[in-house]
Amino acid sequence: MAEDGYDLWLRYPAAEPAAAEVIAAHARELVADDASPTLAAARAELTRALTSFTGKPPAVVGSPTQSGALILGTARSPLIAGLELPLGRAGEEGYLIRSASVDGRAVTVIAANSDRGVLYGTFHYLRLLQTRQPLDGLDIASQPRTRIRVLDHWDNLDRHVERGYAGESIWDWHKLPGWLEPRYTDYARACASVGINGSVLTNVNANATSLTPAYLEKAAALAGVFRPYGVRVYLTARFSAPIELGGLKTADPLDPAVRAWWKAKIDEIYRYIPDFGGLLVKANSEGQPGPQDYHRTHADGANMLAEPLAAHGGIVMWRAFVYSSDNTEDRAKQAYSEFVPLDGKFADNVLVQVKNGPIDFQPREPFSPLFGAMPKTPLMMEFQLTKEYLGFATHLVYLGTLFEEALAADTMVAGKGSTVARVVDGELHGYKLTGMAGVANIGTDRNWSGSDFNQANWYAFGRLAWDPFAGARGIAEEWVRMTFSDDASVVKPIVDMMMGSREAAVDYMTPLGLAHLMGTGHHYGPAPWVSDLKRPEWNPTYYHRAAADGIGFERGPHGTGAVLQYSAPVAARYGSVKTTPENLLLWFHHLPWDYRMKSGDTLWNELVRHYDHGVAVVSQMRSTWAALQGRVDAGRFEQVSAFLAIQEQEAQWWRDACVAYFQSLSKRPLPAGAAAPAHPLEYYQALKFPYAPGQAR
Ligand code: GCW
Repeated sequence: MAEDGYDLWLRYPAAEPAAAEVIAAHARELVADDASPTLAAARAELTRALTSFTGKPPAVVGSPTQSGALILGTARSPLIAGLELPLGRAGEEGYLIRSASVDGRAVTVIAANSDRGVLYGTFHYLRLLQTRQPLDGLDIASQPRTRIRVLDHWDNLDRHVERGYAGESIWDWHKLPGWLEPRYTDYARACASVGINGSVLTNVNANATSLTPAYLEKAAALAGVFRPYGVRVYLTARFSAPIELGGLKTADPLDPAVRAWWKAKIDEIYRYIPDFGGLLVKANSEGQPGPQDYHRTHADGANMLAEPLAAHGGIVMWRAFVYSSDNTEDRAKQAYSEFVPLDGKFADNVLVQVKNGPIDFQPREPFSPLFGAMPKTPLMMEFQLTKEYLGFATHLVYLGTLFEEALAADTMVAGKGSTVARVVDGELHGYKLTGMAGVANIGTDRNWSGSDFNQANWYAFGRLAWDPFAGARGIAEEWVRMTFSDDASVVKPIVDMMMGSREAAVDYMTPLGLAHLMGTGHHYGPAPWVSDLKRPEWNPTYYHRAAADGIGFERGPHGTGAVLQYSAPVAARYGSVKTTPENLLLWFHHLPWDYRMKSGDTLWNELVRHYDHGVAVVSQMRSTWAALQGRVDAGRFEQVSAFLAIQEQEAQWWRDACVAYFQSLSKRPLPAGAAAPAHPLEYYQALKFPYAPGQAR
């Protein structure tokens, strides 16, 4: 069968005879009831996979009649209750997978405290089969370390996806609720397979229309499709909706009429969607309305929505991605300045959603100083899966390593080992609510994510939301084995390629702590020279500050003092040039072009070498992939090959344009062996891309 990427990591190809025999021997019979839609989904998934692996469907029985049965369910099933499993280890959403025996017959049990747990356990078991793990002596217990694991779709009602590079929005609003695309079910299956339990359907740059009855009915239809898979629907709230929809004169969060409007609206939403998850809000940022329009705080705004939501068990996710047009403070400092004074002022069902870095999803940023600084307010992580700043659809950039780096960062707020992961999973500050959000990279493209490799970022996000301590390499390996091939000689080179890919992108785009050098508006390609945009912090020159004297943004104690937002030991580390890691050097410091790097070479020479290295790694990736011809199906092989060729060209373009521009300021010769850019600087400056995809509308 030709592969087109639609099946994601849930392909279940026919197993080779020996493996098929082992799989069949552990699933001679299936003991699984379909008493709820979720249990039915688990059973259907197993049946589908086992049939495909072994060539024949498993027999479904009420209790095992022979050795080799696979039993799934909760303690409501007498068979499972009789096994007296330590179900405490499964928690509310987790599961146990165990080899056991029933009346002397060997069985495998997937047991949980909830139907959702059974479904998650089923997908874990399928992962074992897909990656050919041993199936005897199993004793697995797993439960998620965060509670809210959501995809944030920046999808507009006209189906344009902001920062989307995989086609249009998969939500066909116009045909909803009458037509339910089969794709909606496959979306929910894929989410459930990695533990994602929520979907924010609409863009944070919100449209109040999504809260009107007609659209609530559409959202309710999607919720109905997702429900068996444990995926709850959330919406974004436009803060000025009481004016736009309600005809009120104000959206002041302390105004009784405004509060009454939101309460009525939220009660109405729950009439459509009884298990509605809650609202995600972007307020007072990039032109969005918010409580500050009425001289109220972010907490006032969030709490107004939280109160009526709490009555239904819903939550508010309030974004900390705020920076303001009339604030001259270093943009990297603004979120902290706004939010830290509000610690402890948010209602219990509010999470503040923080991007991993202080600015905006750059190829590399230090961790946001908010992590560790708000012990009384649950902070949830926001990662971006769609590659707005990382090459859109075509560049192969595995983000697992970026996520891992952010989660492993040590805030040091309570001594060594106070990692961001421990903040996010709630352990460090005792948060009751915990969560992780991923800005989705999904669209109508047949392969969902714009490229086969972008699927890995969706996958890795889900796995890390479940367990923020999971390793990026292990996740990549699982994904490759399920997505491409289980053949070790294919797995190893692909995983190695993925593991080095993000660092390569950092090198050819923004090495040594540089950031935000991308083209205006669309963020496609290099434009480090741009300096004429209205707001200072929209200009790349604001971020790199390159001039005759050197390059970098001084954020030490004698600069903007941004380092002082971190705990004392981290502030000391980043505050001093000597102890700042070189991969963040220019984020925190402005240094002369001839500054001596650890290698003994000058900053200028090293900068150029990083750009060259990034391009070289992409060339290597191309050869690695080329050598896999014949071992990966032809359709996907060809597209990845073509995309890598595009990536190589664009990496070279990035390198040449940046080197040409920075050289015009450094006035230094290129280091020995470095080639001159292919074109003069003016050539790169003249390139225009008015139709680059994904632009904000
Ligand atoms: O990364 C920036 C994007 C905007 C986006 C914004 C945000 C949804 O360029 O398109 O708006 O972040 O996160 O709110």
